[in-house]
Amino acid sequence: MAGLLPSDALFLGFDSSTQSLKATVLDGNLIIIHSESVHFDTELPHYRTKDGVYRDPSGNGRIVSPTLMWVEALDVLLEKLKSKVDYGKVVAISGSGQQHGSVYWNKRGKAILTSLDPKKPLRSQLEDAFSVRDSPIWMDSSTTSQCRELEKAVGGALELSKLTGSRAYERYTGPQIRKIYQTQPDVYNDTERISLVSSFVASILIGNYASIDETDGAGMNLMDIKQRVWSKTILEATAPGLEEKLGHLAPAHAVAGLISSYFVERFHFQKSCIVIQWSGDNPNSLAGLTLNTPGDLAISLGTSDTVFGITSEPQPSLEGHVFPNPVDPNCYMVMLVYKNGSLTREDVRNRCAESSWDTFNKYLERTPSLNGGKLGFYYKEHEILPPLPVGFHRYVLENVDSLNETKVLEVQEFDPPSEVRAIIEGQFLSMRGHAERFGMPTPPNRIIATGGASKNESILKSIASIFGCPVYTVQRPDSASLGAALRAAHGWLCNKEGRFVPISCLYGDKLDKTSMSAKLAFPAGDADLLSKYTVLVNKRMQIEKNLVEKLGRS
Ligand code: ADP
Ligand code: XUL
Repeated sequence: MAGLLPSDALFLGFDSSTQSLKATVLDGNLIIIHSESVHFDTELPHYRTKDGVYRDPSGNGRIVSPTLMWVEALDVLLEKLKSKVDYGKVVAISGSGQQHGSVYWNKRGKAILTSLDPKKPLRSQLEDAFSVRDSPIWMDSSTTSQCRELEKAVGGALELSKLTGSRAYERYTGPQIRKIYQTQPDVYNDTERISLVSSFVASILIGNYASIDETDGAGMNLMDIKQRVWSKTILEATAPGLEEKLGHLAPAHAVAGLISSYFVERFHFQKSCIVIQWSGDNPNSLAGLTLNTPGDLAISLGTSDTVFGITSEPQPSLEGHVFPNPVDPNCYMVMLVYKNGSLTREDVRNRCAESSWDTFNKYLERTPSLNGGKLGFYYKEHEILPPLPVGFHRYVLENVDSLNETKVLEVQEFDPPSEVRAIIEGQFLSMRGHAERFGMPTPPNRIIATGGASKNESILKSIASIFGCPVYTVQRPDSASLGAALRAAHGWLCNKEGRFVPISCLYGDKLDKTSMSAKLAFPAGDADLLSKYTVLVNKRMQIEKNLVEKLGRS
């Protein structure tokens, strides 16, 4: 684009997410030429995961994924892509990983990584490289006591948030590492290096330990977000000798290394192909959606639901997260995260809508906006925001249309169509309420929707009504792997120029000619309805507050 990228070059972006490994290939004009995926449950059934994960049946909130499954997925994906993509033309690769998940390399890890045999697949060679077989992932909620310990070490939750960008969260890597140190000290001692999912796959690609990037590093509760260095105080409060096991931090646009000879020989990548630092999936989506205007918000509807935007003046608080923007070192990304996203919608679809998105959508279209006052809270998994345990709570608000004082009745169930509308309205009312409270723009100028469920037009329509702004989508719902491919191009350009180059230089004023261009999916909803939703948001936040007081984690 604008002559800055070689026209015959390819850029490869991966996304190692909860349920699948995906890839997107961009050409030198930033047009998607291929995309591919490996779905863990169905294509790698021998791991016996459900939704890509193992849930501890004892109900202690432990949720992990088999590390080797991610490795084998890379074997399979590269095999699938090789007949469609000329790997010899790929000049840069980057990737995205589900955030917070961690991989524990044992003392043989580096030696194994640096001597991979190109005649064999990766999986069998990496079998003995880890001190922990199953990686704790972002869905885990088993580290509440470690969270409180880390907060106490720096003077409280708000202090930790000011220092690292977030208060302590169970899924964050610092509390996860502390739990391993406390409960399995031998395993901790046998660990040579700890990677995030993002830096883990990058390590395989460069055949050596890759750095953790400053953006995904902010999802650990361990990094000083202003200085972008590990915080010594928190490292000490987490586990001894941790700094050495974490290695250095690097900006997301930096080169992690050259692709290793394993991939040159086995798949015929060119020797000069560079691997740009991998980062978290939400930050990569931010890049792929080219979010660069403070008034815009993105809503990602994947396994998790997330809401994110950008700011140059972050205000870390007790809710939400702040990360360095992966494509603009002077700016930050702010985000809210829900664990009960697509899998909880699927649960309602399966129970109430014949396991069919068509029926689900028919019910959504058939029921009135505001759902006759029926309001639901659906937590199939322990929720992050608000911090509530597994449970479903249903209420009927009387006179919801009239904006008068309403009476709230708790009920046990709704009819199936109302249940469908209740989960959809509930999820977006909550997002709106929390986004307002976190200081995100309301109404936003526009929302860009992404993730698996952004294919669903009925859901997009509800977002437009509840937020009162137009909703856009990009060409494909997997914006994390698209963003990774774009970041590969960005990192390649920064490396070529020997300095940081703004990412917009890649496309100049021709963004609409690239695969990143956003298209209007729904205009803003009706203003009168919006004001009714505003009342409903406040009512919902009040009910939620009561639930947190009664049942919330502390
Ligand atoms: P992740 O990247 O977290 O693994 P994805 O972004 O790939 O997840 O999204 C996967 C989810 O998309 C599935 O769990 C599924 O519920 C949801 N999904 C797919 N198609 C639809 C649809 N038409 N309507 C609603 N949700 C959908
Ligand atoms: C973000 C988070 C999730 C995962 C999902 O903080 O926990 O969105 O990144 O892959």
